[in-house]
Amino acid sequence: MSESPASPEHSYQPAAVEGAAQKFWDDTRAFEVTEQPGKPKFFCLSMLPYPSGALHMGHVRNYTIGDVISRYQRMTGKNVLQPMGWDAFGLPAENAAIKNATAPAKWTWANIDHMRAQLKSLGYAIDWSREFATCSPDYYVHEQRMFTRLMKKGLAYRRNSVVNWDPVDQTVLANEQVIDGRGWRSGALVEKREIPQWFLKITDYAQELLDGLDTLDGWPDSVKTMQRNWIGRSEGLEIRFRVDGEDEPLTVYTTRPDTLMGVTFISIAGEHPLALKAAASNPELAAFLDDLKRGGVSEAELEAQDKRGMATGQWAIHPVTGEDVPIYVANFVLMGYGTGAVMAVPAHDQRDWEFAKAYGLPVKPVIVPASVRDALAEIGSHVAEHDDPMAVALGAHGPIDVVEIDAAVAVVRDYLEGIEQREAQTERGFLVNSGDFSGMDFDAAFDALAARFEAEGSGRRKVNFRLRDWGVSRQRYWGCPIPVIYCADCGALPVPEDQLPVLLPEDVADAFANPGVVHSPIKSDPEWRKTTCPSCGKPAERETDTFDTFMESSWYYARYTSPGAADMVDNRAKYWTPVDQYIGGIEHAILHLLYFRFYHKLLRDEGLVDSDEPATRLLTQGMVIADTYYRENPNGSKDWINPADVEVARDEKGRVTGAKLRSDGQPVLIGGVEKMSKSKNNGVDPQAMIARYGADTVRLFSMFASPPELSLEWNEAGVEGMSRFLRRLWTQVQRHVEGGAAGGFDAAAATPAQKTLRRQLHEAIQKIGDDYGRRHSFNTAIAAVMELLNAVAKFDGASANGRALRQECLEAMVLLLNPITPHASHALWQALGHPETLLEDLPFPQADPAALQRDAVTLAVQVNGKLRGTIEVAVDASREAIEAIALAEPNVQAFLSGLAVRKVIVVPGKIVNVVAG
Ligand code: ANZ
Ligand code: ZN
Repeated sequence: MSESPASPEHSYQPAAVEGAAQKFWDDTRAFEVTEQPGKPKFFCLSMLPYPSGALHMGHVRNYTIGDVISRYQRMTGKNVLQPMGWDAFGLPAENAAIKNATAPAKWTWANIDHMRAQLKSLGYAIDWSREFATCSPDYYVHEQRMFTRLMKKGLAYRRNSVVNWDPVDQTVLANEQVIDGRGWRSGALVEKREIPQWFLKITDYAQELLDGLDTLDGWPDSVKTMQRNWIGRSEGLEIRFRVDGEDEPLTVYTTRPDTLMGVTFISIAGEHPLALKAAASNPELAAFLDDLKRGGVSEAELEAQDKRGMATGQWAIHPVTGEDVPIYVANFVLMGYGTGAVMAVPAHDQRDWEFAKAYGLPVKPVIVPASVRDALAEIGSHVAEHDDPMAVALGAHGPIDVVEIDAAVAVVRDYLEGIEQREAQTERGFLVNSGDFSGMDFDAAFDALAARFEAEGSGRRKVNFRLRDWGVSRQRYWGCPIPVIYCADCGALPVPEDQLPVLLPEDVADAFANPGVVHSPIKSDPEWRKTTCPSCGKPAERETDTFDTFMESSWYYARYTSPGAADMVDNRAKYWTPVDQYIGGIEHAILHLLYFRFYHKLLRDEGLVDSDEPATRLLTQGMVIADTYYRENPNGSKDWINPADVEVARDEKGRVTGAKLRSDGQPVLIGGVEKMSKSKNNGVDPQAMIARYGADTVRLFSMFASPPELSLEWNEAGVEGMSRFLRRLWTQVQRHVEGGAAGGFDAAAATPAQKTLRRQLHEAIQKIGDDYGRRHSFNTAIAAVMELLNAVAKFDGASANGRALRQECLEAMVLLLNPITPHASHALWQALGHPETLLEDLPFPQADPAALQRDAVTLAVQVNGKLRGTIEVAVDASREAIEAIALAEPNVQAFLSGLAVRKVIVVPGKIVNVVAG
């Protein structure tokens, strides 16, 4: 017999089996695809990895899910594209360069080589001919060209914007480099600085990005909700307030014009022109504005700040009452939102409330909920007899039928005291104490005020979005150079297309060799910057900022469709897009997935693709988690120990009873189960797992341990279980083929046991197809194959027809498992007597309707509503026959003894109900 590793007489040898299958796929270029008009296509995309150095289990999970879906879809006859690439620019390469005195490019390419080999060892059905790294000029040249086109369209523009500035390192810091308000390297207090930066006008697409969410039925609701909140559409009014002694009015944006009569002050941003003007003659205010510039610029940091402010000394005039209200600078008002000025209503806005309490400003309630309104009306109608001034003060309206006047007073008093003492009341309700507007609800007040201000020319309706334009400038080296030239005479100009790409120099190890280096090598190299103005030909300078790396990951999917295209993409993109299934981490729910959707619309508007959305289905996989182990140092700090170095003791029920370090045999402490991370040292190395168990077992465990959206807890006992299952399948096939060739199954001659097994097989086929294709429920698919394997192991297949049926079962199992364990399936298929072939080109098993037919059905029998037994009856049994069998069932008989049967109700296929008394 042959010595092939696929031969069943050998025990299962994953390394040999996997090597052979991978070689076959490589040699036959099995997963390289081209457009095939007329054949349904399926573009299966997993988020591309950052080449950090080594694959982690999160990658393995992500890419295995994608691979299972890809292989399954191909087995259903689709033309499947599954590509892979590298998100290769970014800060970690610079940090590694500083640490190791190498060039970021060199470090990145070495990582890519290593990780590519790791991915290949997992046997993914990837079209590797389309691979690219986003740091290669062949890729980023298109991004640069697109940017210059967007500049010409006005969709890319430059303006000043605030960054984190490290005054010691003299450099801009990314948000994640600011730790507790200090620079990560220098420890210096970070300052805010305004510098010119480039932006993409994503806000032009805000409404479309919002509306498009309604068309994304295949996306998780949680992601759509997060995107909706991020886009943050709000409808409000812009209202102009005159300012004492100023010609220019002060415009505020409010979504709650109904609270207008509760305004007791105005707050403006520190960068607001009015604040700057006031500070010019007020040194104390100037110092305060200076102080506001300290601290990071991230939103989380702004949210966490105490409410702080200072009076400007200016007064605004209330547009309805004509009263003077003071104008304050407040640290929580953002210059970049609305108009940078807010009409403050402390009774109904929590931030204003806290501010008013801190600075002794009045709180004036003007909105009440329905219950309070009703109580007020009651008080109003009894005001003469009760003489409670509150009702008059609140301007209560109209009598209604409420009886308890004292209770009504209590309701109103509680409400007002709550606002005065505890917090703002932010819910919508009815206006009180608001002159002509009292009694109106939110909508009526909104419309009335909008109409009034529009008529007066002192305000208008305004839709605002929380979404800001996308700042794409980064002051880092390792990124795509922004293709702009600055000329003293002509200004900022796009680099002409025939001068692209603007290459990023890669030979920069020397610049990173100096341990003090913090500057970008292209910023510190005056030569690189020198160029000539494309318009007037005079000496000019290049932009030295680079793009945010989200730029590269926004359009990579499209480039996969068109390798080698002269432009960003060519017509092939129209064949392959949109992506049919996108898979990645939930941490990308907002930024990446929003930029990705935005960029698709930019491509569409350039005529490069013809759909509105880039991906029709999205799967966000859960985290991979694992046990943590540690020892405590005398000073209370913890040394985290990798699970691979720990031996866990368990009781007979599998519960953990203790753990010790393998190397010294001494106990270690058990921490909780946490996300695999460097900080807790609980990462399990995929490479080690593949070496020990084989890629198929790793893939199988990743898919079996939990549904894709939930957390997956890595535990080696579970991995071992998967390995045993594969070996059992292997052995079953081996035993079966030792018996010689099998013929075709003759259904007409089937015994009851054979019929039952065959029905079980075809029920499993039906369920598993649905699990893979529609439900993405891979764990239940695996469980169904496991059950089937148990049934086959118990089945007595000695007869010719029995052998034929077992052959059918084993072949089906090999194909059913193929998306998950493609290497083992590849070998077992040959062992079952077939020539070596690509299993993905075989049709996925289809359930045979005849096999699904049951001869008998099981019915429950109830006596007076209580379950008393079950019966087996022929599917075509008559009512009378069923009745008779039910009444003859021994347990049913026992419960009927001494009773008269009054009625028997037969619900076909389900239940028999006996009424007796
Ligand atoms: C008066 C008011 C009363 C408000 C009230 C709220 C509640 P969204 O929904 O996010 O659009 N606001 C306006 N511009 C701001 C800025 N630049 N910085 C900080 N806050 C600003 O929120 C709109 C509301 O946020 C506006 O409505 C304004 O406060 C505040 F009971 O006006 B409101
Ligand atoms: Zn010029």
